[in-house]
Amino acid sequence: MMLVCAGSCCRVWRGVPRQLAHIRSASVAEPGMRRSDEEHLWEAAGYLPFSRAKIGSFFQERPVLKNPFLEDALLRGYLRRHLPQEAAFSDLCAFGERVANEVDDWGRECEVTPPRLVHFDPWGRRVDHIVTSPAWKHMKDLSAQEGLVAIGYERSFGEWSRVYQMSKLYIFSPSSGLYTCPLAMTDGAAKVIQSIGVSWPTDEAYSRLTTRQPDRFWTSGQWMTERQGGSDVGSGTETVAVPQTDGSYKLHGFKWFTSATDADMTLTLARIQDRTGATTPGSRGLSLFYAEVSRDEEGRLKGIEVQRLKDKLGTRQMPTAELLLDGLQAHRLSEEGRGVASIANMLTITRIHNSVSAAAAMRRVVQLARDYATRRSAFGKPLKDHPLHIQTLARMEVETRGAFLLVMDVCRLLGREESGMATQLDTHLLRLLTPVVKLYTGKQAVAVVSEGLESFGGQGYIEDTGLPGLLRDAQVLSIWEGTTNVLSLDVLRCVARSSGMVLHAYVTHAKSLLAGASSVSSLAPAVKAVNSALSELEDFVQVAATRAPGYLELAARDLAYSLARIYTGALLIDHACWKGASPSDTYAALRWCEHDLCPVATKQARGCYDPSTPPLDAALVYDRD
Ligand code: MFK
Repeated sequence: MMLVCAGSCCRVWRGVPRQLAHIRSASVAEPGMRRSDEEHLWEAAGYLPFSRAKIGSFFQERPVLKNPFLEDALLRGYLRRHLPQEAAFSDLCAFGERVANEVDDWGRECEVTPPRLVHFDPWGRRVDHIVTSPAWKHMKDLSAQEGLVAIGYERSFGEWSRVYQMSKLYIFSPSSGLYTCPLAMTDGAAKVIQSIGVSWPTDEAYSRLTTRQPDRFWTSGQWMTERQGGSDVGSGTETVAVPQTDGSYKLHGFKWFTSATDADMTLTLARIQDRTGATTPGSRGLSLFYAEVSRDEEGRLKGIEVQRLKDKLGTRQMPTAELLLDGLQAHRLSEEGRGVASIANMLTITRIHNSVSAAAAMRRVVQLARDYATRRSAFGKPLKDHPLHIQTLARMEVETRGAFLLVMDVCRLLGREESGMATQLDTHLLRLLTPVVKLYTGKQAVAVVSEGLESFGGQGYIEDTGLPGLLRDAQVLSIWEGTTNVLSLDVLRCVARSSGMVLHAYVTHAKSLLAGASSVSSLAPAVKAVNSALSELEDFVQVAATRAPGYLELAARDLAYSLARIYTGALLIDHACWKGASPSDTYAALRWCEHDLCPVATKQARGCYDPSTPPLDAALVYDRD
C-alpha cells in the first residue's frame, strides 16, 4: 500500500475541500485494484498530480539550437573584420539555418543508427559491406553541395578562403555526426596530391575530392596506424609494398585504426620490398601510396578484408575498422623513403580540422548552456540570474573565444601560404602553431564540454538529450592525429630543425599583435601580462638551451601550453583593439590574461625539469605501499 501523503507539511493538502479531507491519510489503490470514488474526485480536483495516469504537470523546456552563425558574436565580428564580403555572410547565415533546422537531426540519426559491418551476403560470399545510415549519406551529399572541401581549393576569397571554409566547418561540426572526420582526411588527401602535383593516377581523384557535385564527390581515408605503430609510425609500420611489372604495387599489411572506412580512396604508408623481399627499417623505409577502394563484379572488396569495426567510446557515428590489406593495388606518390615527409601535409590539414572541431564543440556547448540558463529555473529564479552560474558560463566563453581566435589565426596562415602570400615569418608560425593549436584545443574541448554538461545538471548525463555524445566525441580530439605528448615533442622538433627560427617568428609576431593596444588603457593589465609572459618564455629558452636534451623533453608539454596561452592572449588583445570590437571582446582578453600564461617558466622556477625529477616521478607512479 502506498500512502497519498505522509506529512502534514505537504503543500497539496492546503485548502483541501472538507468532504475529501478524510482521504488525507488513506491509502491509494495499488495497480489492478479499483479506484474509489473519492480518488476520482481528488484527481478531478487536481490533487493527485502523480497518479498512475499522470506524471506531473511540469516539463522542463529543452535547450534550443538556434542558427549557430547568428548566435556567434565573435565569429561574425572576426569575419566582419577580415572577410566582410556579403557573399560569405549570406552563405554562412543560410548554412547556419540549415544546420539548426535540418542537419542537426541527421547528426542525431547518425549517432543512434551507427554503422555496422556485414561480412557475408545471404549466399555466403564474403562482401564486407559497411552499412551506414541514410543520414550519413545525406552528410556526404551536403558536404559536396556546400563546398566543405571545395572552398579550400576554389580559393574564391584569396588568402581568406581557408578562414571561410573553416568557418563553415565550425558551424557544421557539432551537428555533422562526425562527418567532419572524412572531410578532414579528404581535404588532407587533396592537399597532398596538389603539393605532389596533380597528374595520373591521382588527377581524377583530386577532381572528385574537391568537387561540389554530390554524385562525383569522393572521400579519402588516411591509413597510417598499425598494431605496432600508433604514434611511432616510423618503426611500427609493417605493411609492405610489392612492386608489379606495370609500375604499380600490391600492398600487404594490417591497418589497425582506419577512420571513416567507407571512403572511396586512401593514402597510406608502406615499405617497398626489394627483389629479395627485404625492406628498409625505420622512417626512411616508408613511402606514400595512393589506393582506390573498389569492388569486383561479385561485390567483393578488391585486395581488402574488413576484419571488424571498432567499438569506441565516442565517434560511434563513423565506421572505424581494422583492415587486412591483402594485395591491394596501389600507386606510389612519394619518392622512395619519403613517406612521412610527404604525408606531413595531410597531418597539417587534419590537425587544423581537429582544432576547428574542438573549438566548435566548445562553442556548441556554450550556446546550448546559455540558452538553457534562460529556460531553467532553480531556487526561485532562472539560472541566468544566478551569478555563480553565469560566472561559470563566462569562463567557458573565454576559453571558447581564445580557442576560436587561435584556430582562425592558423587557418589565416594556411590561407596565406596556399595563396602564395606567406612571408617567411608566416611559414615558421604555421609550422609551430599547427601542433600547438591541435594539442591545446583538443584538451580544452574536453574540459569545456565537460563543464558544459554539468550546467544542465542531471540532464547533461542523459543519453537522449544528445549532450553526452558531445563529451564522448570531444575525447578523441586529443588522441587521434597525434596525442598531446607526441605533438609537444613535434613542437620541440620543429624548434630544433629551424634552429629556433620558429620561436623567433612567434615572439616577433606576438609582440606585433600587442602594438595596437599600447594606448588602450582598459587593456593595460592584459598587455602587461602577455609582455611579461613573453619575457619569461625567452628567459626559459635561454636557460633550457644550456641544459641536457632531457630537460627540454620534460618541459615540452608545459612549453606547448605556454606558447598557446601567450599567443592566444595576444590575439584576444589584438581583436579587442579592432574598431568594431565590443566591450565583451575587451573583457574576454582581460579574463584570459589572468591565467598563468607561461606555466613553463613557473615550473622551471620550481625545479620541475631538473634531472632529479624523472626518477622521483617513476617512484611515485610505481609506488606500491
Ligand atoms: C575532426 C577532425 C578529424 C581528424 C581526422 C582524423 C582521422 C584520422 C585518424 C588517423 O589516421 S590518426 C593517425 C594519425 N597519426 C599520427 O598523427 C602519428 C603521430 N605521430 C607523429 O606525428 C610523429 O611525430 C611522426 C610519425 C610524424 C614521426 O615520424 P618520424 O619519421 O620520426 O618523423 P621525423 O623524422 O621527425 O620527420 C620525417 C620528415 O617528416 C621530416 O622531413 P625531412 O626529412 O624533410 O626533414 C620532418 O620535417 C617531416 N615532418 C614530420 N612531422 C611533420 C613534418 N613536416 C611537417 N609537419 C609535421 N608535423
